[in-house]
Amino acid sequence: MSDEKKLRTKAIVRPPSPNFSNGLTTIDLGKPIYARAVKQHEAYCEALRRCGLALVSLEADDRYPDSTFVEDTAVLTERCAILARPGAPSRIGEVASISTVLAKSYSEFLSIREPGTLDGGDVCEVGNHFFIGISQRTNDAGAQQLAELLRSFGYTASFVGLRGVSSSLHLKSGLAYLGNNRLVVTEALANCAEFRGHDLVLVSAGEDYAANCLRVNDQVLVAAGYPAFERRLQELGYETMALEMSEFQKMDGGLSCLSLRF
Ligand code: CIR
Repeated sequence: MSDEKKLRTKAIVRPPSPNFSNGLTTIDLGKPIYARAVKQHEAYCEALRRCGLALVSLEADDRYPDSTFVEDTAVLTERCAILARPGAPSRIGEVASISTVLAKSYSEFLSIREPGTLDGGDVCEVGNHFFIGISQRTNDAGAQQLAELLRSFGYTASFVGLRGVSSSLHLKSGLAYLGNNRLVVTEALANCAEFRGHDLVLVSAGEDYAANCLRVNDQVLVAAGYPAFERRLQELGYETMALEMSEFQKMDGGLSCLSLRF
């Protein structure tokens, strides 16, 4: 499907480290199997390449078991890069190495500062607007700082309160942007006033994990195991690629979390 979209050309990825299963999780799906996670990550990287992205592939980093979820460390836009300040203390150290990588591609470089916390997974870019989730990880100060920084670059931003509304870890656990004003949302987020005026594709109850799909240029990556949702996207005219995500799901991670696209 060809329509209004921003062409992405690169993505930063980092494979899981052998101690990946020591990372944070709230879900009771058992321990991830490392070898399987590595294979799933390889397939994910291959899918991004097929979508036309050149990958910047970092070394696995066993100092940070959650470091494969690179999305949480930064917010990348066409005009600037903003380093995040992850809300989980065990993840704050992940930002340093990402900042070194980003310095090669961005001249405009900003940061979320204490007392702000912000995870990239709470930020959903919708054209020139950014939805910022206030969640278990992103606090008011972090969200406000990000909104001000984005506004200084000519973007608009608004907040989506997730606490008490959705059990999802991050905003993008339950929200994805497909382009052309169209959002994928879980039932928990569907009535959120912020999304009025958008064309909503609702993910059925029990299929919440599928909401974290990822449009990359002409393709939409979807988690395998949600055929009804995938069919719905195809009926809407999207070309989909289904990827096995079981080992990342066990650690609360989804498709968007595994890369930083720019
Ligand atoms: C965490 O709890 O931080 C990781 N285990 C999962 C992070 C998932 N990231 C994302 O949704 N952007």
